[in-house]
Amino acid sequence: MSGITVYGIPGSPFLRSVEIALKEKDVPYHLHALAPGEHKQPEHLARHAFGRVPAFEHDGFALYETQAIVRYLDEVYPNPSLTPGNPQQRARMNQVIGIIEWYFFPKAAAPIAFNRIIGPKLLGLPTDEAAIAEAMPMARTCFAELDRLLGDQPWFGGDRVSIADIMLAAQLDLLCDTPEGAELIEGTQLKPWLKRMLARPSLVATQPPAMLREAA
Ligand SMILES: N[C@@H](CCC(=O)N[C@@H](CS)C(=O)NCC(=O)O)C(=O)O
Repeated sequence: MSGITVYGIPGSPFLRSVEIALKEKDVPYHLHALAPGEHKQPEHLARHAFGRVPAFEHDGFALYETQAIVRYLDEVYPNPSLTPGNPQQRARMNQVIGIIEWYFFPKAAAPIAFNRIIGPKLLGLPTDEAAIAEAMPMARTCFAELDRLLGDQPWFGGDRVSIADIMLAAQLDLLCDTPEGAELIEGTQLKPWLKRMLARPSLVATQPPAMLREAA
């Protein structure tokens, strides 16, 4: 065994990003699945001070923050590399990761997917339509900009899948189960790109739980 344990709530796109990276590299790991709410309990707060998922351990080395975990895996298990060797392609990958972390996830994907899928189906909460409406301008900007940055390349970092592709595919797969996500991706280069990503064995092996899929 690799000595790797990943902690997270199945269905979480950030958890899935780490699992996709491990599958791409064919590294075995143990998934310690948490129930919703368990991530705010002292046991998990000791792993992740902010009470989020995923958290990660490798032979006693503890880490959280998805991109830090995936970059670490990419150094420890370099084949196949998930980081472009070319500085401009690497910068593009880093730019997309920044967009996901600063704009796309917190201001667009999270409010829409939470209110359409996670809240009503997993937590029994009512849908906050105002929160979805408020997220839509940012969602539109994100889809337009990510579409522009992908352009006619097969992957965000050029001719090979990179960390940016992995992190965005995990987010978009869930979001595009909502009517808002399905409408926003229509007619963009992101749609065939997501189809290519979803066909990869690493994504087939890490699909969100069926009850979340049925949710939207
Ligand atoms: N910056 C963190 C974000 C992690 C994050 O927000 N995860 C979500 C699930 S996809 C979460 O833990 N949500 C639960 C909560 O906010 O209580 C990372 O990259 O790992």
